[in-house]
Amino acid sequence: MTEIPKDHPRYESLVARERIVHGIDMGITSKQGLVAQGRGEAFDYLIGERTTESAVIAQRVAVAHMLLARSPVISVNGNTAALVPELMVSLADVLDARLEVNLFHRSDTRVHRITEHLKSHGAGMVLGTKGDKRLDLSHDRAIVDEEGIFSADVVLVPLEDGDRCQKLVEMGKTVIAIDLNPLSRTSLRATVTIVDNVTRALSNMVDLTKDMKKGSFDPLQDIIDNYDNKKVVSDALYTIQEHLKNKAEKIGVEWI
Ligand code: PTJ
Repeated sequence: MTEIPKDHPRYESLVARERIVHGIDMGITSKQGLVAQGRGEAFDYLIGERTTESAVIAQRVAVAHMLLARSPVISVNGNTAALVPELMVSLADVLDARLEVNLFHRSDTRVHRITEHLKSHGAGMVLGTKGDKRLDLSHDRAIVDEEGIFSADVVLVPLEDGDRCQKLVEMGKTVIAIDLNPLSRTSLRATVTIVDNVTRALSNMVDLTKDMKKGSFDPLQDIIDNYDNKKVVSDALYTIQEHLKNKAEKIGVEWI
């Protein structure tokens, strides 16, 4: 990987690019993952490359759902495996959740490589290699493990592609999405939509989980009951609008 100097103004974003490219070189990330990362970067720029207050609210409710779940699962794809393997493993650990590799551009080789990659970052059991159940979908994201996503009550789906999110909601599951595009089908269909970069979101969620397990917040069910996902999505859109307006003002361009 190219060494990115820490004082580079775009350090975080350049490191993420290096990780995705390295993921492709290792055979864990799909080439299409590059395009997805580019789209994410564009939305991150629009939102100001920071975690908004409403994203923190969504992260807190997501953690509450995962902590109260009977069988929580974190879905891993080629992008998240390359970007945040250590954070996925840490989050699964603190939440006592299971990791399952679930891919859109699926191949057995890639599922195995991602599994090994997660294990090299400290993961214990990683689901996804059995693929002994199918969701009612026409593409390979349908392939899931019976003891994992298929029977889970709460599923965390970072960087999703829409159809599966809807299917999981239809199956009665609580679906938590992490997606920088507040208008993606995933964002609009998830039970809880975290509009944030997966790198920042997972790191916050690990810290929040540790605090919430200590009982430092309201009762978990109250956090869930007082949550309004539509408001969180509309807050994200408002943040983008305000961010662009401020930028326009700074450079003396009229905001219509
Ligand atoms: O590894 P596979 O085969 O399962 O494929 C994974 C990708 C991500 C390629 C696949 O799921 C895909 O094509 O996804 P989409 O349809 O491009 O959707 C990805 C969504 O995630 C888009 O809405 C992006 O804006 C968003 N996104 C991209 N990078 C990030 C992100 N959201 C949060 N953090 C990011 N770093």
